[in-house]
Amino acid sequence: MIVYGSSMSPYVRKVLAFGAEKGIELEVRPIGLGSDDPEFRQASPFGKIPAFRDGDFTISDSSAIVAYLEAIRRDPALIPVEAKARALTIWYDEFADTIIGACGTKIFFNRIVAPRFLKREGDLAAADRAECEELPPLLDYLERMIPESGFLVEDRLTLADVAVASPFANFRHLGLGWDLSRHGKVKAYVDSILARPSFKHWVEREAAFLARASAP
Ligand SMILES: N[C@@H](CCC(=O)N[C@@H](CS)C(=O)NCC(=O)O)C(=O)O
Repeated sequence: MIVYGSSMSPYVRKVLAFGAEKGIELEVRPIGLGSDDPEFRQASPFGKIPAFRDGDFTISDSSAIVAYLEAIRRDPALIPVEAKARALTIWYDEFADTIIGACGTKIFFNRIVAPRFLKREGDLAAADRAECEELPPLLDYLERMIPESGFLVEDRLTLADVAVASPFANFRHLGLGWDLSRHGKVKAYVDSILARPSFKHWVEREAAFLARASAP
């Protein structure tokens, strides 16, 4: 099975970590933003990463891809079947993809992707606004919601944790600081999920890549 994209994207990383947690082998085909590679565009009609191929079946969007992976390999179940737990898991996935994702993209794209990879200036004012005004309420929400178990749903690892932790790897690459008196629980939660081998492997590779890309 092939995943098109780069683990630097929180959505691609989510799929790769999800697959690793389930013991599914996924081959990454590196694809840059805006690629018109025909095989990739067949899998991703609007050119977004991740895209996915299993034989002649193709699909894009991280949530659609993890739904497929969950259906073909039930164990370990990462999308609960019990009604409330299932709905909550889908909510956290959506929260991560659209709400944290929108905020994270403004920061990561403008401070790292635009200047380092697209060789153009990022909108640093938009990045600062997202960090200072949009991000803190999202962290406040998570600080209230994270249970003592350290897992968002059913006191065990689910898609909710994989989806929510993934964009925080980008915040780590950005070197964003933490207000531990306000978001100590969120930091401990994120650190423990990103320390899992399913994430660690990718996050370390990304950090090494970024270090090489910023070397003179
Ligand atoms: N909801 C989608 C979001 C995918 C997405 O926006 N990916 C970004 C990279 S982080 C992308 O491909 N951007 C390029 C574009 O929008 O043209 C998912 O979960 O897969």
